[in-house]
Amino acid sequence: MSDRTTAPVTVCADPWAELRRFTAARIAVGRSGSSLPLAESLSFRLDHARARDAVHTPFRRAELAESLRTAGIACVELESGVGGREEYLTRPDKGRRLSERSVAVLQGLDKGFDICLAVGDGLSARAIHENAPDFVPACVRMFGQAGLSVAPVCLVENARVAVADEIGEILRARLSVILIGERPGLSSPNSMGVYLTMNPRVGITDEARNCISNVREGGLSLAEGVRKLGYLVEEALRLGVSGVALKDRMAPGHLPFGKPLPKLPDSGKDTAMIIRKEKGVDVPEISRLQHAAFLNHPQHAPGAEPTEHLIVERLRQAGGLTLSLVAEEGGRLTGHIALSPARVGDCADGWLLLGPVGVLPELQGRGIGSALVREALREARDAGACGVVLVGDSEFYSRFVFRSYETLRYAGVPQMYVLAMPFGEEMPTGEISAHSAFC
Ligand code: B12
Repeated sequence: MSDRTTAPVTVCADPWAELRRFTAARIAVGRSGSSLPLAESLSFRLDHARARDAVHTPFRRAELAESLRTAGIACVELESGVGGREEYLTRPDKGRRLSERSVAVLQGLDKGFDICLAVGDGLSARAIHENAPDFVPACVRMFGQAGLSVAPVCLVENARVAVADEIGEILRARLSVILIGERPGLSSPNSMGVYLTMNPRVGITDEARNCISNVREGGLSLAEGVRKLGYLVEEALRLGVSGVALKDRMAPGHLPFGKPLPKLPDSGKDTAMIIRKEKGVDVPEISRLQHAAFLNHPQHAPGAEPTEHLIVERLRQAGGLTLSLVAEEGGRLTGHIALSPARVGDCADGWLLLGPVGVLPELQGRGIGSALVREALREARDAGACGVVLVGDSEFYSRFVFRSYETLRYAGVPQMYVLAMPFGEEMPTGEISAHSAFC
């Protein structure tokens, strides 16, 4: 019988871990004995807690109203017919109808619009707070440029999708659009859904709507969401239909209503991260970034000046910067990684040493470092390297399938921090000698 209590506890990385860079889904998580590794188990619980929090986070309706009014957009504050959040979750039917007060508010407004735009917390107020303040003004501007009349924006607390049918019916709008917080997923507690319905009226069913899903940073960008909505609105009004009768055949580069898209106020937030090789003009910014990343870093003595930026500079000057990649977002550098040649035992070439890896302090924990490591590994593999060695935290680097080897050493560094990833059959054996720029 095996002795479970004395078996060594070792985290085994999954050989498919490399594929994780393509998805936020939980694949290739590795294992520890017959269980999840602790880091994976904790990260699952964190994501689950974030999803639950998103459902219960209150909708700051007045705050959103204030920000829209400041942008010159008229809006009204409404609520559905549910009595509170618990009832919202258990009685979706009540979330599809307006409260009596809200009906009265709408009845007091002008009638007859091309479009009524509603914003509802749905199942994630967080999704609305992160996306609607930029999305709504861009939509209102786009519809205005196209000469369409838009009703005051309706901000609805405890809303379900179908609440926009009643709003559209009362306001006698040709088309209703509702932005709503989607049911949170484990990797996306902040996704906003956009539903549009031609000839909205109470009792209409979902096959008569179109849905644009997963609008968020890291999902469908705000700019693409606005463009897709513009296309669907244009087509719905032209054909007089929505839902299953309205197909999404948007051509690449399509400009809704033949006009350039309104600029989103913070298009920087919208810009995806790019990983690319360093250019000459990046050099001063890379040094500043590496310095900032390692200032007051726990691996340095308190108050000690970082040296990582100097290592990168010396490597570059000595021609030892085999690979230098930067992460760029919205035109600024957010991270940097270096690979340099290393000797491993008797093997004088073929091995590369990974590091330093630096990310701007305020952006750490967002996956920038991981993206840099993955891209650097891909480049090293493609270039035919024997493998990559590094000195670092095994907890972090095990996700890329780095591990320590009994046969591998680095002078003065405890064995557990000396890690390697061989790309072929050759095992990393002997002492690692880094480039002289590290001395
Ligand atoms: C829950 C859900 C469902 C449930 C809805 C019932 C319920 N009681 O909530 C069920 C399982 C029935 C369902 C079915 C379908 N769904 Co669905 N669903 C979702 C999910 C996971 C959450 C929706 C949500 O949070 N809405 C917000 C809440 C606050 O509003 P609500 O009023 O409670 O929800 C209503 C709408 O979401 C609507 N709805 C649900 N799915 C769809 C799909 C379309 C095209 C439309 C117009 C409406 C709609 O039904 C709900 C009740 O009226 C989303 C994924 C996501 N994260 O958004 C996919 C999602 C919206 N569904 C999708 C699809 C494709 C479908 C189906 C067409 C699948 C199929 N082939 O049968 C059907 C269509 C059903 C319909 N109503 O016409 C796609 C839509 C893709 C798109 N861009 O058009 C999504 C985005 C999933 C995905 N990533 O593919 N769905």
